[in-house]
Amino acid sequence: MQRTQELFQQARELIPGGVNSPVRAFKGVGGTPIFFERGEGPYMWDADGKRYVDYVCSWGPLVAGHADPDIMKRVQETAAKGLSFGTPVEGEVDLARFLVNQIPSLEMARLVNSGTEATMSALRVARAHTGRNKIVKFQGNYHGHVDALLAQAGSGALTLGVPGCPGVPESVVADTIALPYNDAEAVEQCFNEHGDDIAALIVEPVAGNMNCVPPESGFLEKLREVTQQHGSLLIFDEVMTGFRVGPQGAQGRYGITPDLTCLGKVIGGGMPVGAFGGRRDVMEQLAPVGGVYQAGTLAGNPVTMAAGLATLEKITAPGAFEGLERTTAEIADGIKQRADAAGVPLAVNQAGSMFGLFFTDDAPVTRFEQVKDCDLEAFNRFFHAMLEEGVYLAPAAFEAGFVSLAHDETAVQETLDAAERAFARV
Ligand code: KE4
Repeated sequence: MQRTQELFQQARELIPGGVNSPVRAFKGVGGTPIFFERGEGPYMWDADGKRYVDYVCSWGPLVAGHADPDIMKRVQETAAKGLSFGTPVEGEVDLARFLVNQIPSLEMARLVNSGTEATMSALRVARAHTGRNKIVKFQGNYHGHVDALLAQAGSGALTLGVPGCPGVPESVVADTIALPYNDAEAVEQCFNEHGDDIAALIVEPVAGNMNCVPPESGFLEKLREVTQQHGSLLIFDEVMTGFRVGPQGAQGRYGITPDLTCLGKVIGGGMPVGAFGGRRDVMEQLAPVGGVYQAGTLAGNPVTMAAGLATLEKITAPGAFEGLERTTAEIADGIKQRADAAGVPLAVNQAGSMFGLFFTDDAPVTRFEQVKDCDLEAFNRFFHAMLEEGVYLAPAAFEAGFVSLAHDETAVQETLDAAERAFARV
């Protein structure tokens, strides 16, 4: 038996589903999750020694690729001085300063240990600042496993949320409204009806959890306009898009400044991390300055700070992001060309270093309904064919693909050659 299958058998006995995060379980694509043990640049090797070109990049964080020598050196030097102190350390100041200087909406930031903590805390401080309870989110957007945001649309688009999973009480999502993404009219109608009771609207400025769906022209502008008009806070969840769709996040790319921003993934370079920040008058509601409680034992961990800062310095270096975006376009366009040549209906979206593959002829894909109507079986066949060819795509049709600075011409060509062979088989 393969080592990866042995490990999965053991894992299933000890960890629910054998995984510590559901999306790793191959539940949507079928088959057995693969255990990996080493990464280098654009590649990672599984427990049986097979090499893959990686397009998950730890779900976004590894924007500089696996085990970048400069990043690893900074991490090892920092870890050698101790892993955690439970006290303020210089690295926290350095990372906070970098984020405040780089992300337009940030006057202050608070570091936490995950994207979930970032969005959960941003909601709390938004509700405290406005004295209101209602929250608006979008169907198909994911903001971490925050109870109040695990809500799906009620029967009518404007009705209050219903629990998105067992264990979330109706009371907790009673103030959550879930609207259709990219539907500016629905947003306008919602704020006309509920605006004065809405504490905040939270949005993925580029949706990355319904596969990769960029905002339609005017959508983000509408969100900024209606929240401003009704005294609600606009929260950009940039946990995924931060430093993935632009060196100043999606807010820099699209020129919209939210009141609060949530970050994660890239800013920790692969170590557990999250951050939220924005207007000083809002952020100073947080303890110990204000009364809004929020805390974390390992928040601002020095090793995480070192990994994050070293990563951010690489992705914001002059010309780095532009090169990464060109490589991503080469991959996305190359896969599309090979699908067309094989007569396979495929729509491809790209936003900076993120891309999305949709097995549909209904292009462009801009709405969650379209994503749900895609041929998921075709995606699953393609996913497994690429796996056999040594290319690791996200093991779920509703997830985006991620490229890194380490994806060089060799890795790109290997990927496109694999795609040509895979399309011939699906
Ligand atoms: P974490 O709590 O997983 O660090 O971040 C939650 C989160 C918040 N906001 C956005 C926009 C996110 O994409 C995420 C997490 N993204 C998923 C990928 N779809 C992480 C992968 C996983 O859940 O294992």
